[in-house]
Amino acid sequence: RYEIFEGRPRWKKRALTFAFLPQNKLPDNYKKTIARGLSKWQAVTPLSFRETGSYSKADIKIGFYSREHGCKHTFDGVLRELAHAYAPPFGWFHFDNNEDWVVHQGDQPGHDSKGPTMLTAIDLESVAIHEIGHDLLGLGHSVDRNAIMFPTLAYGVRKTELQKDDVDGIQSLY
Ligand code: TQI
Ligand code: ZN
Repeated sequence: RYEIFEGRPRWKKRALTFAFLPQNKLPDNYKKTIARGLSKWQAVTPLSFRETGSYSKADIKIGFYSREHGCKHTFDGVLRELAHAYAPPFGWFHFDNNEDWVVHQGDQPGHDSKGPTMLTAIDLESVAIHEIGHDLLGLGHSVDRNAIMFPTLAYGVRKTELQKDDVDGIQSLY
């Protein structure tokens, strides 16, 4: 069963924009993977997400950072903290630059320099979808093992389809 946060923080408008931190110079497949995560939530809510070229004006600001980066939460190198985000109206969406992010393109395994058995490999799309569900949209953790919002993800595993529990949760908010 899903949870929502106290005070029900959520977006009051439906058409949201997102942008990637220009200094990161992220490869296209990273951007596409994160955008695909947003579109999975868009498919089941009245919300829409559109990329904008103006980073400063975007509702959702996506960046990769290492260690201390001016946030309340610090990144800690490989594993543990992978990503975090801040509720509306902030919309900061940060990934830990020190993870071995695995990026898939379509159903094809994409960049994975250290091979699939690497125990620190973390699937970017799975983490993006989970984290968007949290602070960016307003869902807490779910006790439903299959849910995207269940609080564990096995290393190297992909979990990229919203489950009924996730959809029920987000539809109770939007
Ligand atoms: N980040 C934790 C998490 O997402 C911490 C967190 C952020 C959190 N917002 C929250 C916890 C709101 C409770 C409520 O759970 S993490 C996973 C996991 C993380 C963890 O970096 O540890 C995923 C990020 F555990 F599910 F695998 C993504 Cl998928
Ligand atoms: Zn979580």
